[in-house]
Amino acid sequence: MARFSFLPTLILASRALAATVTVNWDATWVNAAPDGFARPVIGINGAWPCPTLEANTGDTIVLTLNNLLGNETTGLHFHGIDQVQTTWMDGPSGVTQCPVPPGSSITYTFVANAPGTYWYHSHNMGQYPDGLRGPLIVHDPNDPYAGKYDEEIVLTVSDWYHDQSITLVQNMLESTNTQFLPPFPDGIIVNEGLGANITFANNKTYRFRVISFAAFASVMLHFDSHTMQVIMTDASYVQQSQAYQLRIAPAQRYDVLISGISRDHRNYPFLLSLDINRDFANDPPQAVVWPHNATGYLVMDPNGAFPQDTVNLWQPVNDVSFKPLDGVAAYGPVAQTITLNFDFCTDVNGLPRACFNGQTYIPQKVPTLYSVATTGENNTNPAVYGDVNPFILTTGSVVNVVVNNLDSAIHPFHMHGHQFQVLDRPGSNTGSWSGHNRTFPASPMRRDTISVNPNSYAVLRIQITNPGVFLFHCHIEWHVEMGLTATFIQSPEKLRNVSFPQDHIDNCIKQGIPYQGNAAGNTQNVLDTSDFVTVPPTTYTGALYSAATDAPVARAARLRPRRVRHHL
Ligand SMILES: *[C@@H]1O[C@H](CO)[C@@H](O)[C@H](O)[C@H]1NC(C)=O
Ligand SMILES: *[C@@H]1O[C@H](CO)[C@@H](O)[C@H](O)[C@H]1NC(C)=O
Ligand SMILES: *[C@@H]1O[C@H](CO)[C@@H](O)[C@H](O)[C@H]1NC(C)=O
Ligand SMILES: *[C@@H]1O[C@H](CO)[C@@H](O)[C@H](O)[C@H]1NC(C)=O
Ligand SMILES: *[C@@H]1O[C@H](CO)[C@@H](O)[C@H](O)[C@H]1NC(C)=O
Ligand SMILES: *[C@@H]1O[C@H](CO)[C@@H](O)[C@H](O)[C@H]1NC(C)=O
Ligand SMILES: *[C@@H]1O[C@H](CO)[C@@H](O)[C@H](O)[C@H]1NC(C)=O
Ligand SMILES: [Cu+2]
Repeated sequence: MARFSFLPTLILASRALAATVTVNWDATWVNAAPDGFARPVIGINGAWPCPTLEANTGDTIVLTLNNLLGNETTGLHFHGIDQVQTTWMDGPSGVTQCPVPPGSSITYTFVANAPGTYWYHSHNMGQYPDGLRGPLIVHDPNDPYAGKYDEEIVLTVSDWYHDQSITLVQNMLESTNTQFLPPFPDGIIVNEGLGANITFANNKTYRFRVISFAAFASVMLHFDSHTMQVIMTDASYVQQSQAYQLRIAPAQRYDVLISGISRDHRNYPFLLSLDINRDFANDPPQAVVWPHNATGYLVMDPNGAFPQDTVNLWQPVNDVSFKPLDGVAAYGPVAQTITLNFDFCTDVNGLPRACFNGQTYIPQKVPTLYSVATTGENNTNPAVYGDVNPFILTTGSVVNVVVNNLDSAIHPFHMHGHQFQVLDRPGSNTGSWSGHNRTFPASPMRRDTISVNPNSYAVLRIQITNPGVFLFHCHIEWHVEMGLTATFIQSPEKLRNVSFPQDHIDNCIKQGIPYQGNAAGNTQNVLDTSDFVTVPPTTYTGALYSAATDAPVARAARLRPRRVRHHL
């Protein structure tokens, strides 16, 4: 069933005072058949698709998640929200919190500080492809495009799997998978169903908020006879730019204006096509080599014809060519360049993994943020965090993040806590970044997820103004499970002894997960790395859920029954 969101923008614009948006959600298993095939999915309050979370800029969201799954841990991440001064509300398990065990709850309290189109999803054990995801819309009372559109429509798109994530990941992490292949989806869904019929009037302009919930494939989007006017990339306004076609990578969002054209008596199809090409840029006409299509309609005449969309030109707009609406210049001067060379790799047990600089991400015993808070002066030393690809970023500095994609496929990289500037993202087979700044725009576009072409690179830039632990990872969820993650530890000196909400800590205690000390929970000698996890798990039962019941971890926690300190 299509789910539309029609919002009276005039009413929202007149609301001046920041409000509190309080929701209480139960995560439960429900059965659903979004593409006609019934399977268990994770829903909210007994229903699926999961609800749309809405707020106005400046509102505080207070979201309590009750884990009623019975058999899996869970958690929520708010994709694209910077979590200013609230890094512990970011959500990834093992990073800024312990997973929420069955029968427990967690409350996320954060300010929806910037307007835009976001989404929330589980950031725990590869769980969001099992359905735990939904739109998060932060409306802008000072919308620079106010008056240019009449209604809003949320359009979500995703690849879809008939098997559950745990099974898919188990099958992927086999030594026989020498091609490092991720699981391939069974189909495409739109608004968590098979297509969408959107009532359209030829006098009106609509703001589409397009969100990809995908785990693997990117999506080509084209509207018959209607040009898209892009106004936002992820949650950053851009100068209005025309687009014939968009290529939307997993986790990306585009806000586009579409005006009903002044012809009538027929309905206009739009096509969403899964793209799993290894190299899009070099081969546009064959972009969809293994297509799964979904067709939706702009319905202007319910009794008229419903034709199929035909796309002859596979030429999505280059998002890096957009201009930020606020004209913010490239940050500088650059104090530090972090270079991440990504390639697939094989671990000591011969299992397929993904690596940055030859190192795969290995979850540690203590969530990284809790180590930052409890290792004192030593928290600026990456050695206390273990094999989580830790990088220490200095307060107030400007940092280049260079991703050299040594793989022969395109990958979408996401940074938590930032709308980064994209200084350069050349075409396929350009090689690694040479260090030259020749092509950098004076005012680069910003977003939070960027596709990096095969055998090529991206140069991203951020300012370190928000203390916290923020991940940088490929948003192909299967590659996260292969270890394609780095950990940016920002302003650690400002996080010493910071206190965390008791319900977050209680979730650690319930599972015997240590929440103090270095990566191994050593509070006495934080430079002692002897109990760090240095080998990726050989069996996959769902990330930290298995670690929680692991005897050594439980024993370590019993030896350290103290609670976290509660002064700031
Ligand atoms: C948990 O229960 C659901 C619903 O019965 C099931 O589909 C799912 O596979 C179970 N998860 C695990 C890890 O056993
Ligand atoms: C949209 O409407 C057409 C014509 O009535 C119908 O064939 C199609 O199934 C509808 N699609 C959805 C997703 O409801
Ligand atoms: C378009 O707007 C005009 C003038 O407001 C109105 O008369 C007409 O009915 C509208 N047409 C549609 C399809 O809404
Ligand atoms: C998907 O749509 C494209 C463009 O119209 C077409 O070339 C392709 O054959 C379609 N694929 C399927 C499986 O229908
Ligand atoms: C590129 O810019 C960085 C940061 O401003 C600077 O440190 C570096 O020297 C520049 N490289 C070249 C080759 O100009
Ligand atoms: C942090 O707490 C420890 C132990 O209570 C104390 O020794 C230290 O001075 C505190 N550090 C800061 C920066 O407050
Ligand atoms: C840092 O770790 C070393 C080794 O454990 C220890 O000697 C030192 O006291 C620690 N410093 C602080 C400030 O905790
Ligand atoms: Cu990837």
